[in-house]
Amino acid sequence: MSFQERVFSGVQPTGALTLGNYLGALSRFADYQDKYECLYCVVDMHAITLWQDPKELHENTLGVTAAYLASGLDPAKNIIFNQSQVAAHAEMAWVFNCVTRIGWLNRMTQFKEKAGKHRENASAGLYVYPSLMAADILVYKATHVPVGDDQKQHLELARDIAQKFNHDFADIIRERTNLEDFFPQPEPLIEGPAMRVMSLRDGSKKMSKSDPSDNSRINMDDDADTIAQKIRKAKTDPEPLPDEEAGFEGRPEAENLVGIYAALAQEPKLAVVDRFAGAQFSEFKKDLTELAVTTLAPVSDELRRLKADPGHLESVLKAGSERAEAIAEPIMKETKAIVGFVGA
Ligand code: AQP
Repeated sequence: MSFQERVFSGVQPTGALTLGNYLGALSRFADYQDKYECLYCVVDMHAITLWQDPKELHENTLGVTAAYLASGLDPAKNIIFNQSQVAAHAEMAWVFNCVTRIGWLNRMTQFKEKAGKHRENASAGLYVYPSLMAADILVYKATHVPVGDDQKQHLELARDIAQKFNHDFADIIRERTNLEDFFPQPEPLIEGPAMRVMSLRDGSKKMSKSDPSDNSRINMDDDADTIAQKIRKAKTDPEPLPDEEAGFEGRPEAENLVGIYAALAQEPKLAVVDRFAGAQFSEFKKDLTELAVTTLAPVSDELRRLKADPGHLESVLKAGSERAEAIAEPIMKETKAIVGFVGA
């Protein structure tokens, strides 16, 4: 069955965006804007699954909007909006909470990581986060989802939810729409050498905007001196750079820095390994700093300029929400009718 091709992705407004968010998600979003109809969402409802200070949430929502624009997204071509302004996300999430099985949610590694040892104290929202994510995608019948590698498991769950809904309501879907499937199976778009950028302090943890240590990450709006200082302090080991990819075995921090270089230079990792084979990390870090600063400077300058005009960012979100609502509303209405709700 063929569905109209449509891209959906989202970023949580939980802090200043990192190089991980940029390389794993934002820098790739603009590549899709000429090929697909794209919806890029600031997922503020996901953000509150962990405590957010209301003033900071407001500021960070505008910050992510600015980062979308600074990364090259054209608000006329793409639908840029915040999740809480389109009520259908929450409505669809409820239907999906009743389709999703508890056993499926129990397998989600992100919940285990974020809830940590205090599982009993985690919000119910954090637990059902993946069914809200499935709703975000499927309320637009999106077919393609560009995400970092860390979101792969959630996307597989969204596919399971779509499949179970299509199966559970197969008779009524056929009767009402003449179609086999009501929802598509969304495909992940996970490509490139930096799909999982790791922390600068610990190569086993992903670079994250909510990590308590600012030295663990490069922020999209860090200035040149801060970037240089963070790369200088980044954890490595005493060995020089290897001359083949197999040489990264047991050296996650070394591999991470080379992966970051490859993603920034838009080159395969192997080409970077060949160029720096046998070099000392002190030398490599100088080149990496220069590359990071020159790549991020135009983005961070634009980010600062856009953040200074919150009125403009609010108007972008409002216009985007209206366009998003126009797509979601009929899909939500039909979903309610399929489920059997009176009045839909
Ligand atoms: N380290 C990373 N490497 C590659 N991609 C990454 N992404 C996030 N971190 C990395 C991708 O960025 C997009 C937006 O992510 P998010 O803000 O919705 O949530 P997240 O994945 O939980 O990112 P963070 O930075 O770790 O946020 P917090 O700290 O709030 O949990 C996604 O496409 C993600 O894959």
